[in-house]
Amino acid sequence: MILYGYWRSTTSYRVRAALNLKGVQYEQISVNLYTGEQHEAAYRAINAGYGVPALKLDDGTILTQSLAIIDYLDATYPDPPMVSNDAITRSRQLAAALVVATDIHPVNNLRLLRQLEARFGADVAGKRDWMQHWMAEGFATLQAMLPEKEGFAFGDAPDLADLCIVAQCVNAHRWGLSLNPYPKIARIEQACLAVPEILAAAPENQPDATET
Ligand SMILES: N[C@@H](CCC(=O)N[C@@H](CS)C(=O)NCC(=O)O)C(=O)O
Repeated sequence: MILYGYWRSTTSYRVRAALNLKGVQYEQISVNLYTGEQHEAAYRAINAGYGVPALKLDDGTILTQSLAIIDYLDATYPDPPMVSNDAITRSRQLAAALVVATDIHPVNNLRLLRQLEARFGADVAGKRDWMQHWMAEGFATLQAMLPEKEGFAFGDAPDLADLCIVAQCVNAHRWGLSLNPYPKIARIEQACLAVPEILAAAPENQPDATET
């Protein structure tokens, strides 16, 4: 299978980590978000919503939306599972993952920043303030809702919530948001980065990692 992604994309990071944890072999094709390759016709034909990641299966089927891709991987490569069989735990894992995926990420996405710049003249400081604001709100929510424990978010192994959180931490560091007020997030990040399959999925370890 082929993963269309970008080294610094947090949504790509989620999927790379799930693929690695499940031991699935995949090829990577880099879609350079900063030069705008996501808008080119060739990529729009893969994902009309011009976001990465997209996963092309060996029979040519294309899947989009990182959480839906991970759901597919869970259905086809169940070990290790990314969500629990227990309905309450599963709901809590999804809720935590969705704080990142639907409350933080969309308002922090590149297309949003570009609009803030183009329509409202946001400069670097303004964009940093915007990014930090929404991450701080989401992280405060997570800090309140996650269980008080050691290691991963819910269990003894990384799950969907962990993958969304560790990937979001990349943006927190990039935009200068301290994790000190969110010790549960910091603890989850540490636990995740100690897992070789997740570390291998981290942006700096991707073949297309650049300074861009
Ligand atoms: N909800 C989608 C979001 C995909 C997405 O927008 N990814 C970002 C990178 S993290 C992107 O490609 N942004 C390009 C842009 O906004 O132009 C998912 O989870 O896959």
